Amino acid sequence: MNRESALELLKPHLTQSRYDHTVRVTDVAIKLAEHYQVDSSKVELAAIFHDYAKYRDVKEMEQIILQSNLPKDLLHFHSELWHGPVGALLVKQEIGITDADILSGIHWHTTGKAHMSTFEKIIFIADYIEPGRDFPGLHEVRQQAEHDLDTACFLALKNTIAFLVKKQQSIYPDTFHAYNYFKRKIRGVI
Ligand code: DGI
Ligand code: FE
Ligand code: FE
Repeated sequence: MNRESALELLKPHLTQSRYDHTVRVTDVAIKLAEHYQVDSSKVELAAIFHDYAKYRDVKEMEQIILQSNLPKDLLHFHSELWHGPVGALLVKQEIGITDADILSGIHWHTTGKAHMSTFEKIIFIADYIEPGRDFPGLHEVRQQAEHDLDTACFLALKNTIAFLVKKQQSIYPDTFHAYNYFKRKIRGVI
């Protein structure tokens, strides 16, 4: 599937601003894929569809989680976390993409997880650093993204966890697992 037909399939599912975000994520992801020598046409599709389920009805997503193999513990956390795992499932069912790298890039783009592949890290970081974003500490993550994806992921996870703690929100276990994993990894223990 080429970029144009993928974007055409995506467009009806998003608002204009979310669509513009997606195009920026896609451009950053392709640059990272070229830099880290990962299949850029697959990265392009994962980036295009990463927020495919962002505006699905919460009740519909809840039913999908209950009726699929997705982990049920998602239901105990903020519904904002559901669009990654549910999106991967719907992109497979509705768009017909079956590639495991693309689907897992979509699945883990919000929470992250331990032992992420380079492909998954690229989608995770591109979503975080796209030029429309403005978070505290973003400059450092953008700089690290060009040199060391593990450090970039660690810093992004640290910032997100700190942000969620400040708002007294719950934090999904895989986000902590990812944080701890990258902390050990950049120290060279793993
Ligand atoms: O979909 P986007 O807005 O492009 O980006 P995203 O998928 O990373 O955003 C989801 C939001 O979910 C993010 O701003 C922080 C929030 N969130 C809520 N609970 C958690 C969480 N993010 C992580 N990583 N872990 C959580 O437990
Ligand atoms: Fe998202
Ligand atoms: Fe996004």
